[in-house]
Order: sequence, then structure tokens, then C-alpha cells
Amino acid sequence: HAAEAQRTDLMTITRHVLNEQGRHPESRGDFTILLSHIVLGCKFVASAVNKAGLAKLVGLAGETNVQGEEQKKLDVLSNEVFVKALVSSGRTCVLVSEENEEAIFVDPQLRGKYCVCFDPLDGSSNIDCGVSIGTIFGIYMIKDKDNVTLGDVLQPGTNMLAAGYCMYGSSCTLVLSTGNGVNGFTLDPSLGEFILTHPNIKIPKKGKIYSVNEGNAKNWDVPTAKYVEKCKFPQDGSSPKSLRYIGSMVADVHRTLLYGGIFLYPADQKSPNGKLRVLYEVFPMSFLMEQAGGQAFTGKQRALELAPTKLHDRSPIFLGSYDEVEEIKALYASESSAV
Ligand code: P6P
Repeated sequence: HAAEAQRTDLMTITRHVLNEQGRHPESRGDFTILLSHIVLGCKFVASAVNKAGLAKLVGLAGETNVQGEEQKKLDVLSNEVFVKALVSSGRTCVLVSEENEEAIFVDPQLRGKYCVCFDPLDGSSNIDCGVSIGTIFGIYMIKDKDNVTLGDVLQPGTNMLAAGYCMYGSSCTLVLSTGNGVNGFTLDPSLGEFILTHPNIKIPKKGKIYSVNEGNAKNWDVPTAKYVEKCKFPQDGSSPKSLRYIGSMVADVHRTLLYGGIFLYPADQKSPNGKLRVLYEVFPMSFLMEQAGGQAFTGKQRALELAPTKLHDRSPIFLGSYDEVEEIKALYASESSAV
């Protein structure tokens, strides 16, 4: 009977968040409404990504499809869908998107109390070859609803209330944390519902995989170079780590979260602040890693303690299994004490 009960007791993402809301009796369900709009955006993008190859959606902006309509690039389309969904939720007031240079301030009549920083389709350069891509988001509470400013999104990651990503791959998986652990949901296209498939995800304390773009090795600083050397030529008699690098952050982070290991996008001489963006790549993934028992480090500090000064600030990032990040931290510490 237990097995039968399991099959019929469908824990959808909406039900799961409502259960979580029960922990905050004072809440009026605003977060649940916000999340349902984010989920709607993910469902739309999942469908568009799956059709992309067929409908020539992957073409450059300005191409026309068989109906002669101008095709929007998938990331432009995804951005429009998420902006419209978030604004129409009536629960947001400031939006930061990887696709928009400036922040979007929601019309006062439609304003709510949340700010959402998101990358609507991260890794979109991989669409044409079918590699998994994803949406990444992080959610802040505004500081003062009567005085909404950029300061409401230029907050340290430690102020984030929730974060998540949706990976569009062999299946569509949404991984979410509202500050009480990490849960994974898989889209059942026949139901159009995200079902809880990975409850209470915990990242293994150690890992056998390192994930970095080795093509940048020439420009790495000493601690990064030393760490990667250690992965390839361990001095303690242990076996070398495997290298897995997809080049799509959501896919590389999702594998790291489930299998353990470490994902690195270090600074280098070419890009002293690394490549990944603080508000909608580094913070959400760091939030999830810490909630799953892992760590996230910038080379100088705990990633979530960064204080962004500009919307599209970048930061180096080392995130993953607790013990692996500890090793990187030790190498940077000895480097800074040696200086
Ligand atoms: P590189 C994709 O363009 C992206 O923003 C992330 O998804 C990914 O982790 C990174 O850049 C890959 O960068 O320099 O290794 O190609």
C-alpha cells in the first residue's frame, strides 16, 4: 500500500511551497503566487526549447520562419516571457535580467514586495548543439516599499530569501531552495506539473569530479593552478579526479550538486573578476550549494557575502562539496599570507 500511496500522492511544486508557507503563518501567500509565475515561465521556456530545433527558434533575431514571422532568439523570447510573468504576478517591484542593461522598475499599480534577479536562458550559446541550458533566479525582499531603489537588488547574497534554477535537458528539472534545504522537481509534460523527484538534496562532502575550462589554464593565478594540478596529479596516492565541463553553468552545477565535486570559474589575467555574474549566476548557485551542505567561495571571501555595486558585476567562483572548497580556501589563504 505504501508504494501505491506514493504513486498517487503527487507532491507538486505548488503544494510543496504551500506546505513551506505553512511555516510562515503570517505570510499571505505572496511568495507562492510569485513562484507560480516563475514556474509558468519555466514551463513556457521548456516547451520553446524542446521545439527550438524544429521551429528554427534557434535562429538569430531577424530571421523569419516558414510563416514569414520574424523569429526572436530563444533567449530574447525567454526574457520577454519571464519579465511579463513576473510583472503580471503583481508580487514584484524590481527585476534584474541578464538580457537588460538597466533594472526594470514595475509600475506602482502592479508592485509587490519581491525583487527577482534572473538569467532567463543561461548557456544559450549551447542551444544550437542541443546541450542542456537553464534559467537561474534569486529572490530578495524589498527594503522599503515606499522608496524602491537599486539598493533593493544591490544586496549581499546573504539577504536572498530564495534561489533556484530550471535545467532544460533530457528532462526539465527545477531545483529550488527557500532557505530550508534544497528540493528538485521534474516536469511531467503529460500533467504540465513539476513533481517532487529529489527531496532534500545534500551535496556529497567530497567529490571525484572537477569542472573548469582548462582552456584558460595559461591565465590562472597560482592557487587555482595548484588546485587543478592536485586534481590531476594527487600527491597523497589517491586517484586523479575526473574532468567534466559542459560549459553551461546550470548543467555543470546540477551535476556537481547531485554527484559532488567542484565547479570553478576563476579569475584570470584576462578577466580579473572572472566571467560569471554575481546577482543572477553566482549568488543563486552559491545559495543553493550552502543550503545543500556545500560551500561557495570567491577566492577572497564567502561568495554570498559579496556586496555588489553594479547590476552586472562579475566574480570568480569556486562552489561544490564542502571539503573540496576547503582545499581551495587553504590554497588562497597560504597565497595571501605568503604575499
Ligand atoms: P566559458 C555560458 O555562456 C556561461 O555564461 C555559463 O553558463 C558557463 O558556465 C560559462 O559561461 C562558460 O564559459 O568561458 O568556459 O565558455
